[in-house]
Amino acid sequence: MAENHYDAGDITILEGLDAVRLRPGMYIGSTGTKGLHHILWEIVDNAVDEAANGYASRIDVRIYKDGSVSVEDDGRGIPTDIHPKTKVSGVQVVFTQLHAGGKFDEHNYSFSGGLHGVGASVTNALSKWLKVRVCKDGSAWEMQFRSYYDEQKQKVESGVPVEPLKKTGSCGQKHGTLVHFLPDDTVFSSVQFQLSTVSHRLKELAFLNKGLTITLTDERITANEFSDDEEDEGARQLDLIGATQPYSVTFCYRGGIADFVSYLNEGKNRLYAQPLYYKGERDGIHVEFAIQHTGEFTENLFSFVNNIPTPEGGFHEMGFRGGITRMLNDYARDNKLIKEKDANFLGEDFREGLTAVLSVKMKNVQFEGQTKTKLGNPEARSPVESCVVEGLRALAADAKNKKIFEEIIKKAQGAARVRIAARQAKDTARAKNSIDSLTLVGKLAACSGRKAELNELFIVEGDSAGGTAKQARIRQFQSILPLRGKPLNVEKKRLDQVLANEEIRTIISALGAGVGNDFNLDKLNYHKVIILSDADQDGFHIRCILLTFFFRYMRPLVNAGHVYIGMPPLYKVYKQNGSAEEYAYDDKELAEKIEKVGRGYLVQRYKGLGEMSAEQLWKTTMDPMRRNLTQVTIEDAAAAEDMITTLMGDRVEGRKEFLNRNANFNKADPFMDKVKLKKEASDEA
Ligand code: 1YM
Repeated sequence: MAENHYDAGDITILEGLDAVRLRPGMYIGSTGTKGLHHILWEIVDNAVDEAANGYASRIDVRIYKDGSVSVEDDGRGIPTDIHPKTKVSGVQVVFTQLHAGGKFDEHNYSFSGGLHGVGASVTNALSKWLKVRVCKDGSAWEMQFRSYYDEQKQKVESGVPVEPLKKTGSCGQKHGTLVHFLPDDTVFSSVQFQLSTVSHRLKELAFLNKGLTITLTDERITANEFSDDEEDEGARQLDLIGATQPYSVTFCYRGGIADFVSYLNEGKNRLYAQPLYYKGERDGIHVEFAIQHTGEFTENLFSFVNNIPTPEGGFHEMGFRGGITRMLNDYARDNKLIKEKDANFLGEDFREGLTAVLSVKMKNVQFEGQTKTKLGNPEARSPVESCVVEGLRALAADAKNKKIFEEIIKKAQGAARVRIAARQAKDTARAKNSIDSLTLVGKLAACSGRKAELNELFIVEGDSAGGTAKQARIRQFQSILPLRGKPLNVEKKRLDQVLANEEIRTIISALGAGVGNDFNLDKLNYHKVIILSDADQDGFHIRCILLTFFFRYMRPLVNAGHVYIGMPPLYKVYKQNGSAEEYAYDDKELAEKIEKVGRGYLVQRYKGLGEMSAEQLWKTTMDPMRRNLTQVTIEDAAAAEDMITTLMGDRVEGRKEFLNRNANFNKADPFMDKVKLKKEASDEA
């Protein structure tokens, strides 16, 4: 090593790498696992840049048993000619000069930034050895660098060329760059590359760079060893062959970030089949986005600047959100989907259930924030916003997207309704709490126990049944909330009016956990919320209304399995002399019970809960040891929502048809259709 001679220029170069050695954290963030992967990303980034510039179409990453890793692309190959200023080869400049500041051509490499793009020299500085092989113009070129301890200088010399770049053979038609290196274990606390980390990032890069094929091979493990990851399609294929080849996976997405969105929405209820996709440019800022709405309520925006994730957001996200809000409000107005006197939608209305990927490419990026993953360039905002508006307008102008935009506006209308309703409910609840909280609580026969896990709230149809239930209950853990008659004829009312409904407000305050976005499961007063309604049309309707309400405004309550439906019997089979008394919950059971009671049986058909005595109600419907409870779980939020819109929404035709079809309330519970009803385990309580 020491034989190598360097001119003055080279010495400053080596001092540059010394600086990296001295303070690795300044260049790669940390010397932990994150930093370790960072030196791999430096090399990968150069290959991706080459692909982004249109010269490379595939990248192969390989992790070896000795802990080293290689990256290969089929691009032009790093320049091999002598750099005029430093008098050394382009390859040597790239791997020994910090920042490779003047990557030969400023124009090609302008979209790098942040910690990324500090250059391949950092990787070299922090590796035990690094080998480069370039295929260019028919020739193969090779160069090696290494780090070693210099006894004389009593310090580590890092990234030192073993010899200058030299021609080692011919390459034929082949062209590209291969970089292979071993991270220095005296620098990093761990030198184990994480397959899942590498795989995740390469997949992301494949999404972000449409059409680029990236393969990842891990020689440390065989195909069938890596199966705990969802991204192991490759592994599974190899598994079929029963091979012991290394694990390998290939990522390539023709649709780019549109495929990314499809992937993120896999298994979700999508409002429209294909994501909306657009790519444009304004003031030197390249903007690409893909969006798709789902039936969910949260927003999922994944943004990137120069292929770097920006989970902390920043000005590009502001522009993106602003653009969506502006364009969609304009669209809704132009198409008379907002009434003249009505206010605009809020941005959040359009973002309910939105899955989006935003990819921005620009020069001189400034990263800020806790983790330096927030775009701090204010000048990015307006061009991004313009591109988004322009892109969405172009998409909306396409006749085949008309339905999609209508769906989006419809979804926003729903979101706005909920938002307004939740606000009103909160305001009313606040007002009510101060003025006549007594009347609210008055209806509720609260239990005395304070343990929410044990407590049950029976929401009972009708004052009369409510009265019976109050007599029947065990006051320690059972609360009764009677609902008057048919209180909530919401069919023709908007949801905000449902929330203004006094019964609903009573339920909200009884449960004690808030409503809508503020709903907090931790504050729940009852772990069993049991709907007890008559087995007739009205009862079914009330149950629908309550479930709609829970689905929409207290979804976590349903998801956590706190909602139940109480099942009163439909028949009593008995003997006049009192020697037999049986209950039947459906017609099939009725036949069985008649047989059991035998000659002289009498049948009473219960038309409502009110016909039962307290004792009967207790033993058939309320006693945890004997009752029939069915737990309401959302088998499929989409299906449930759909059912509720059919029943409650504007689609009157659908509702009528649905009710007719399910008019037999005894046997085939209409909810069996779409909502899974699980029999409560009989050993509960
Ligand atoms: C496995 C890593 O580094 N590929 C790569 C890098 C470069 C080029 C091609 C390249 C760039 C240019 C011209 C140019 C780089 N070159 C430089 C520098 N893969 C990998 N492929 N010809 C080839 O920018 O004009 C830095 S990276 F600075 F030498 F040009």
